[in-house]
Amino acid sequence: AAMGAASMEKKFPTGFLWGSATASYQVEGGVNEGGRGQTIWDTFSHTPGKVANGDTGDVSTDSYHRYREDVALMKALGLRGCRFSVAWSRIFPTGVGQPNQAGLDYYNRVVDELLGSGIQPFCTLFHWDLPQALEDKGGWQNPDTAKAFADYAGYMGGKLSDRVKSFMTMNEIRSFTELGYQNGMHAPGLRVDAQKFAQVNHIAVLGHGLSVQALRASTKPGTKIGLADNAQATCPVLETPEHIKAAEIGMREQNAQYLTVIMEGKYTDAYLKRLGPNAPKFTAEELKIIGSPLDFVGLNVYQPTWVRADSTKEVGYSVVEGPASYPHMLSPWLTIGPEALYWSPKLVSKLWRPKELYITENGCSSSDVLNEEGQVLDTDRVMYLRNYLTQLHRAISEDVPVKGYFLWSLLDNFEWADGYGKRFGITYVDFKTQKRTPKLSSEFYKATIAKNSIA
Ligand code: PNW
Repeated sequence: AAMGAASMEKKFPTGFLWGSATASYQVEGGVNEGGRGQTIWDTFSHTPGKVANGDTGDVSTDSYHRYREDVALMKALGLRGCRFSVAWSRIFPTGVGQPNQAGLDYYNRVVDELLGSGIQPFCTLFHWDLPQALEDKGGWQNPDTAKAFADYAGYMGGKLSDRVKSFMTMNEIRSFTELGYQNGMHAPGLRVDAQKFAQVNHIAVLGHGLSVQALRASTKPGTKIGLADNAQATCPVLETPEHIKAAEIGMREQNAQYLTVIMEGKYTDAYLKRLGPNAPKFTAEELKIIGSPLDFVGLNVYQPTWVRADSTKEVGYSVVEGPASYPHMLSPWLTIGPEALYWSPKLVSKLWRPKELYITENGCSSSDVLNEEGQVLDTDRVMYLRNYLTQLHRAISEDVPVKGYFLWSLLDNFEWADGYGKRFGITYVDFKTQKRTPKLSSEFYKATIAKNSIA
């Protein structure tokens, strides 16, 4: 029986990097401090009707002032990695021009605090808080934004790469383009036409590519450069060869204008055909830049995209929409499918052979409440994490080179258009007092890290 129990234990590789992830506008607050310039999220959240309850990131978890306390929480959990993002407008208040030393000083303090606690900093350069001054000139509809981003990224690489060894250019290109410029649910709240939208996507991936080149030029040798991408996690409806093949084709086609063009340096024929007259305008030189080689791919994995083989479709697959009764977490879009954390890295690895992979986000929203004893017993989040991590272990046991996992998120925080109404933290935050209370899921994560295994 003892042998049986031991063989059930799912060990992660020695040195596997357990971490957590956050983003500047979601946790920092301090929006008028240290010379920070206004961003599209300040504008958007202060526009009535855009964010639930009229919530804004003005204070949020106040991590601009409380980062030491946050790092202490990470250390107590045994975390060895922290993914954070830099607010572009703290460094260049209008997106371009003269750097702002006070902004840089803040990130220097954060990085030094992390390193002093034995935690490796992973720096994201753009997590959606575009300087408002750039939006005023067209934002991601204007190719100058891509160039400005590369200049800023290169500047940060030069300043931080003596201590930060891993950089991600952008977080979830699909999210900020679709939500910001296609359906208007996120800042800047626009709905541009199909051709303009294809161009927004193209300019965004071009900005990614240009920033990879700028980082290569400015960072110390050995610095690793990647991105945090939310490739749709295509999962076969049944694990049979035909449906698995469909999921693989789906991974390439569903993500054609994002990860596929970044990894292959070209748009797929099916994508260009599908868009027809609305296809983006581009040059061969731009495609080369977009396809600049990466050191790692970061994957943000939440919900599955179920896919089946479909011979009536030219591409050979179709996406299966779930039934109305399909289970999800508190966010309606966050349908549950632990297999996503197997198939996403598995298929990305098979298609493009990145040297290293990280799970740069995974986690969930829950209707957490403090009970009378002042505890949050988020059994749903524990269940979610245990099942997803079991599938991640499955991928690693098949030699998919996943080197680390960043849980979203350490703290409840500003969940974009959902405001503070959707809690993703493994630590409960009382937004009136800023008191942090670890949830049951914190205990679960701490034990997982200590054992380096999932039960
Ligand atoms: C990611 N969807 O956003 C972001 O990177 C985080 O900033 C965010 O807080 C977290 O996931 C939780 O939402 C997403 O609609 C936004 O599928 C939307 C979707 C997925 C991820």
